[in-house]
Amino acid sequence: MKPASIQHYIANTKIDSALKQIADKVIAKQRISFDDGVLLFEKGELGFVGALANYIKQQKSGDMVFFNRNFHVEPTNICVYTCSFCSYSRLIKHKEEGWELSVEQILDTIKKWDGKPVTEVHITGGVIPKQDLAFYTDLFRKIKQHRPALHIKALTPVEYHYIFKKAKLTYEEGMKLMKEAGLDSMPGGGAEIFHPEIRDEIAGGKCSAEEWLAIHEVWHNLGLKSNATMLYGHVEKYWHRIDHLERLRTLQDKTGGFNAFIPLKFRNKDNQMSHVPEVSVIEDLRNYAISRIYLDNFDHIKAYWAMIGRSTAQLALNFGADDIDGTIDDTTKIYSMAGSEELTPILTTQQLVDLIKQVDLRPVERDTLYNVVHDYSKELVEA
Ligand code: V47
Ligand code: SF4
Repeated sequence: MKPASIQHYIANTKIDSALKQIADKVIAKQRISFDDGVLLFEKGELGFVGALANYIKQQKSGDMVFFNRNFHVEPTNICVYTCSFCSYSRLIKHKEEGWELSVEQILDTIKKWDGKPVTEVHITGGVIPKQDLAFYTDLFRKIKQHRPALHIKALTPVEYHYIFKKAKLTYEEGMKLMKEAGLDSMPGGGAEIFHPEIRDEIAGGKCSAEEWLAIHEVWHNLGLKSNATMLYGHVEKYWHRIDHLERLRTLQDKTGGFNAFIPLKFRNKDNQMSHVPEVSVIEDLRNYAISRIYLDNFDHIKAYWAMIGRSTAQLALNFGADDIDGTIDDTTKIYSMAGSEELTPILTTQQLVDLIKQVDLRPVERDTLYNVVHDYSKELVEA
């Protein structure tokens, strides 16, 4: 929504006076408070929060919608942890139901992409003792030897905290070794909900909020970038979501190291939380919008189509999101196993471009760090 039209919308729509004050702050480019954020979740109707979020999105990235060409590698789905929302992990004692790739097997997967114009490999999965410091530093080095320009976006503080503890390293020592081995950036996973009231219930035993944030801070202080996520729509209350966003906003003020924020909708298939209903698409869109409004210091909000499906992803692009992730391929199982409509999450570049153009926005291929690789707004895509 353009500046003139947002003011027209606010002036001509019947809005609760407290919400109107929040809208005035957004238009005046002032930061909204914790209480404002909770009020938006409690009272903000979809049209209202969407108008504000789209206004901010337009100011930050205009009509551009970013995507990248990437592929996923999941080294294992066996995990020492037992997060109750996870449909994916197989406990070490049920190892026979899982997979565990060697460095050589992962390199074979990477080599399948030789000659193809992918710019990023996204590596994440379960946590097992065998995939330790030596395993990952060896893997990163070998990937870089094979294809130096391929951006390695790998592992989260959940893995790093475990690996460094086992290797008796501080976060600083450990992250420096990862950087030297070839790690380029960190994906946003493992954040779940930071507040211990919820984290202890759904993700007990893995790294705490403070540890998750500390590892990102160390990484940012090395001059490098990462993403952040929030797993929403289960047993948390609205204020837990704002508490989560607040902690991210505070760290971003300090370091500026986050590239993008990615809301992850809780999917309830085949996990210990299958009795918890999934939230509606309206709630998904409100969550995108309010995240966009709250995180004023984040440049990008990603609508992760593999998790929410392509139609909701298209809608999210009008509710604050300006990124739709990547082409991916069927090597990611984490979402189809949890009940995503995208059973085999593959989109060609042409399909991604079409998806964005269908909603009258401008497809722009980026690299992981949001450098523009190609603007597809006019021409047809080459395969
Ligand atoms: O941390 C696991 C989530 C995350 C379920 O940085 C679930 O570019 C919903 O972080 N329902 C991993 N979510 C994925 C992730 C990610 C994805 C795409 C892009 C980027 C990026 C990061 O997936 C986990 C967890 O929060 N998850 N199970 C579930 N049942
Ligand atoms: Fe393990 Fe990650 Fe699943 Fe938790 S969410 S059980 S840490 S794979």
